[in-house]
Amino acid sequence: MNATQAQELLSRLGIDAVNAGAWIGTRALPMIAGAAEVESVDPTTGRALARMSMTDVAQLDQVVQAAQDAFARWRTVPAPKRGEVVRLMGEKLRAHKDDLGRLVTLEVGKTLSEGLGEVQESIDMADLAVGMSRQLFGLSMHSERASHRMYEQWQPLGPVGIITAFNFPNAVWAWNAMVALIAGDPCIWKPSLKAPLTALATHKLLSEVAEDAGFPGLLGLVVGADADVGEAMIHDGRLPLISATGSVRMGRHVNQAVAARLGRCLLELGGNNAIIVDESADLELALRGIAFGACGTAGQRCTSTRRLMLHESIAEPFIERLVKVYQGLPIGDPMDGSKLIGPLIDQLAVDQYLHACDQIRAQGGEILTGGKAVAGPGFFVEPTLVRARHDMPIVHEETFAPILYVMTWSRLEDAIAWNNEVPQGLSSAIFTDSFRHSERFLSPSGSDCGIANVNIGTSGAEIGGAFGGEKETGGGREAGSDSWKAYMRRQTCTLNWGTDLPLAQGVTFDV
Ligand code: UN1
Repeated sequence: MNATQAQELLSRLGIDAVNAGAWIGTRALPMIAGAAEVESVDPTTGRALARMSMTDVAQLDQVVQAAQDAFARWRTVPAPKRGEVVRLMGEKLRAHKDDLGRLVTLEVGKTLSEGLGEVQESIDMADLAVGMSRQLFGLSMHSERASHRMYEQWQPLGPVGIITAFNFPNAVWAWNAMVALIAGDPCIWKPSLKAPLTALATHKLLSEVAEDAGFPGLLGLVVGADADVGEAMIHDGRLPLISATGSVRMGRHVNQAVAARLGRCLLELGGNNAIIVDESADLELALRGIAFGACGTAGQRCTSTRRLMLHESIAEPFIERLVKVYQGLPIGDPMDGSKLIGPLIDQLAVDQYLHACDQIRAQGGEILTGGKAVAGPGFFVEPTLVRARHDMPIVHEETFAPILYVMTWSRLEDAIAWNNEVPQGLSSAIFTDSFRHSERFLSPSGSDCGIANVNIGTSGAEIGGAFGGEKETGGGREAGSDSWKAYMRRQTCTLNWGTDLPLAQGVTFDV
């Protein structure tokens, strides 16, 4: 995509060359003279796409205040009516899917099919949240006291702070925001500074819907630095929930800050996801699942496959095939439909990839294919396959790049132990036609991850399930199932419709 096409795309989505980084709904806060600017860069060319002035802490305060004001009214709107507003947001995303998908591809470099898929994921989230808005159900219990009734109900929580990473610059916000909105919570979004345009375009489009519905302050956007705006957000007692996606280092810091004020956190942090392939597996399926899991999005998903554990009886010919597949993967402009591997997000990511390759060599790993950056422009690297030992230190780290560590096993117990021995616990998979192996993998002593798949790779989860993982992944669950409960407060209600006042546990207190 050339500069003019990029400019046309941006203006169709309502983004000018220079734009404000602090928004209350469709209203941009006045830019502060001399404020720092953030530049969005196309990772395919390394060229700047647009600049935006950054939010400061005083502007964040205004955005939080507006969210509080919106909360006072939004929480009183019946949940299914809130769902109707979210339905219209889904319609807005549908109408702009193509342009938004292209913007995702332009700004973060995932293939167009994946860029469009990401916006589809947000549309799906809106649809799901509309249904949820009629199903925010609580349980009822039998009271031990005569003529009493007990039940629990779920109430709106308050404004939610949503911190997102560059790699899903549209969908991860939607996982949170669509559910938070039907739950009755306004949202304040702090997007990655590596993907501010997608955030701004998404925010502006959906804020128009909120404004038309009479709720101009429902959505806020703060394009700010971690060091000031991020810090202020996580310490702000007016935000009862902070949902953060990103690195373990960031998540640990957010968790401690929010815990200190006894707020709530929803964390979706790193993964180090393995696929186990046993001797009975359909190897054609496995090959495709592994290729997409390890190389899709150039390995920049938290769910990307990073470790491959092959049964020794099938390992060698399978590795040979995998090397051929890796060497045939088309690398290049992600806007070009024939390419499967786009760029990494920036030069830092390329440097981290190269550093990991050095570590692999130093720790005795054998790079079977890949291991090099591709000459510029853009931040491209070769998809990389490594023969490794399960206990090499680098294998236990998450490198956000297309590097896959291959190891072989003879006992399924060992493969499962290796799956679980890393600090992260997001996603996992086994390819098998053995019922026993599949069930063993899914048993309480099987995979310890939040996601455990059979004959499907580790990435590309559907939104209907709860998404998240254990250990250093942070323990949060987002998107489907009963994840909505994280965005609401539980209230237990006991009602006495009798003429006496019996106390629980048989206690007497007669006055
Ligand atoms: C992420 O990388 O942060 O399961 C999210 C998947 C996508 C979401 C990934 N639905 O791969």
